[in-house]
Amino acid sequence: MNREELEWCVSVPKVELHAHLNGSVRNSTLFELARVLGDKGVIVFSDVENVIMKDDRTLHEVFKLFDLIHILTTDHSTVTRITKEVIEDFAAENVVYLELRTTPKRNDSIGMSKRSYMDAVMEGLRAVSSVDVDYSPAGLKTNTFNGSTRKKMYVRFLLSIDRRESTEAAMETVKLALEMRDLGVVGIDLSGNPIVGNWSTFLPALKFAKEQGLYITLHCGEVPNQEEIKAMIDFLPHRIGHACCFDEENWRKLKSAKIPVEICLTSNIRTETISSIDIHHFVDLYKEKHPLVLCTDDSGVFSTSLSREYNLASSSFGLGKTEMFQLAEIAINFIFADDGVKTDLRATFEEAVKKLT
Ligand code: 6MZ
Repeated sequence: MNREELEWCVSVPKVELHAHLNGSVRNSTLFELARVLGDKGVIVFSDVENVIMKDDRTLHEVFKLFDLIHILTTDHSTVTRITKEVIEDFAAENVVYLELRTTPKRNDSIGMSKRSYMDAVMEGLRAVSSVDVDYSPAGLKTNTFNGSTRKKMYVRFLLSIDRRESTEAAMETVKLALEMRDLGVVGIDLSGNPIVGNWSTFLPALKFAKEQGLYITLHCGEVPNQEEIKAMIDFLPHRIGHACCFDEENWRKLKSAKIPVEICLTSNIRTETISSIDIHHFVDLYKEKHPLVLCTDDSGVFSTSLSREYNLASSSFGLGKTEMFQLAEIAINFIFADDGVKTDLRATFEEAVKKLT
């Protein structure tokens, strides 16, 4: 990786639309948490260390890793800590608008409800100190201090439904999202192990969410389940993630529906969902000017960053600085926020373009 090119990618303002909170935790934090639980005898530290340090994992192994990460992170104070760190990490590499997604978790044994999990997330957001964060749709709630001249960043939340969940549990998450709209929750994501669960289980909750005006993004086509992919496209979500394993007919449907695609290059390669970067579907979508946005997915788990994803796209597909800058800027069109935010972000990019291209 060319250092100067990577630094340029860092300096470009960027929009991150597909980042899972627990997949974006720093390795150093995971190790620290594992050491504490190791000392308590809850886990064996060296086992955890081996799993975290492993570089290439199949999609199946990734979900085993998430179960482990959740053991390390899921108490209120740790959720608060990782939220703060993850937002600050994105801010540090010039992400100016972040949609962070997470699965609200209930754990009766520690008195955690989906709401209290999300309250812990919100506390982490309010604790961010390296940038001023705007997280309310009305633009009223910020952690801005009077007269601050710090960098500003927009943060919005998507609540994820895990494919292991029941219809009732999915509905609970949607109701929570509605309850938390004033706190920056803008939509719902469907994620989790793609070979688990059925589309029909989540559909009632997703339909309800859509009717209530929440935005919807779906993990779609991480495995070649064409029937499910077709049903998902017919649902007309506002965006989809991945879109790796489409047959020709579904690919045509996706293109004609013009549903924006969240592209996660490193994730797709590391999990072997796509066998090699030069046959990645980014190329086809990009050539056809299909709406797409580069994203990290799980920057911690896949040891990447949004700047690295841009750098990878540039070096793999031969895109120059002007194209890369345009790719970053066009993502504004696909965010789940109002026109005021879009206008403000466009102004930020206009400022930056003079210096960077
Ligand atoms: C599908 C994924 C994922 O929600 O606990 N998740 N779901 N495909 C992927 N591609 C590799 N990466 C992450 O963050 C972790 C959760 O996000 C989903 C999984 O459900 C995982 O447990 P939160 O913050």
